[in-house]
Amino acid sequence: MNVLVDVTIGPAIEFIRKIKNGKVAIVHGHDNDSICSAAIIYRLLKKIHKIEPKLVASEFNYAISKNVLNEVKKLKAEYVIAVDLAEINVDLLTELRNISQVMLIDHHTPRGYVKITYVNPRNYDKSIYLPATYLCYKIYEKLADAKEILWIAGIGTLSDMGLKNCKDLFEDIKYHHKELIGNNENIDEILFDKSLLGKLAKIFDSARVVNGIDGAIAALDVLLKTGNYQNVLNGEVSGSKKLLDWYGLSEKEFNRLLKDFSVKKKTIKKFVLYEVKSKYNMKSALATYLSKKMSSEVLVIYQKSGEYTDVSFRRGPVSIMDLNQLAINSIIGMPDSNGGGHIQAAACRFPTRYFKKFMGNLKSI
Ligand SMILES: [Mn+2]
Repeated sequence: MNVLVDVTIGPAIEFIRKIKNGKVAIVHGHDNDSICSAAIIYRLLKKIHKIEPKLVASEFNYAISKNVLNEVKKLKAEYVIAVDLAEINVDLLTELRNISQVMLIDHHTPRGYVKITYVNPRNYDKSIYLPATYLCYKIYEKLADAKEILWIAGIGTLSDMGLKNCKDLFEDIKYHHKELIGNNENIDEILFDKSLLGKLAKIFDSARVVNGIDGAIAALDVLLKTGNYQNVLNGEVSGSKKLLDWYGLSEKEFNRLLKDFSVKKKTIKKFVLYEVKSKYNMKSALATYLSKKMSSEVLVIYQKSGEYTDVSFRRGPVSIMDLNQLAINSIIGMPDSNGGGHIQAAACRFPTRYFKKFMGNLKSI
C-alpha cells in the first residue's frame, strides 16, 4: 500500500516543488472530496511557496468544463492543478496543455491522459480505492507537517467513504484530535453517523446540498480561512454561520425524505428505486445513508432538475454489482448523457425524455 501511494504521488511532489513562484489555478468540483483536496493543495502552496493559488470551480462535479479553460486563460495561470475530476474532453485538454502545465489528481477509472502529470493510484492497481483528499494529504505530508490539515483530510476522505485503505490518516486524527473520532473502536463507516468528524462532513456537504456550486465555493472558502474546526462548529469563522444554517436546513429535509422513501420506494428485481422530490440536491447523501440499511439490493435514487435526471447508484453491503458498469449501461443509447464512478458508488445524468429508456436499460440488466 505505502509503495503504491509513494509511486502514485512521486510526480505530484516534483510538480509542486518546481512551481516555486508561478501563477497557479486549482480546479475543483463540488463534493467534499473535491473541495477538501483543493483546500489541502492551496494550503500547501501557500505554506511552502508563499503563493496564493486561484480557485476555479468546474461547472460539473465529475468533469473539467469549458469555463475552466476560459478562467485559466483569464488568469494566465502557468500551472493548473485539477482535483477529483475524472473527465476532460481531448480538445479542451490540448488547449489547456498549450497554455499551462497540467496536473490531475484523481482516483476514478484512469483515462490514459498524456503529456500531463497524471496522479491516479488506479494507474498502478485498477481496483484500489483511495479518495483524492487522501492523496493530497499524503502529498502534503511529504512536504510539510500535515498535523494542521488532518481535520480537512478526514472530512474529504470520510465523505468519499475511503476508510478501508486510509487507516493511517484516521489513526493520526485519533491521536491528535481524539474528540473527532470519539469512542468508536473501529475505523469504519459508523464514523459518518456517530462522530464529530462525521458531523463536520455533513456540515460542509450541506453547502453543496442546499446551494449547489455556489455553496461548494462558500464551503471551500471556510476551509481556507481557519486552521481549526472548532471555529467552524462555533460559527466563529466568516461564512461558517451560514454553513451551520444550511446544515440545519439539510438535516430537516433529510429526515423528511427518509420518511417519504419508506412510503414511496419501489422494488424491481434487485433494484430499489426512489424519486427525490426536493428543492435541495439530496440524492447522493440520501443514497449513501440508505445503502447501509440495504443488504443485497442496489439503490437507484434519482432527482429531476430542469430537463435532466440525475441518478445516484449505491449498493447494500452484500451486493457485488459493479455500479460503475451499471451507470455506464443504464444510459446506453442516450445522446447528451453520461455516467460512471466507482464499483461501490456511481452516478449518471440523462435528458429526462429518456426516462423510459433508462428504466428499460435497468430491467435488462
Ligand atoms: Mn472523489
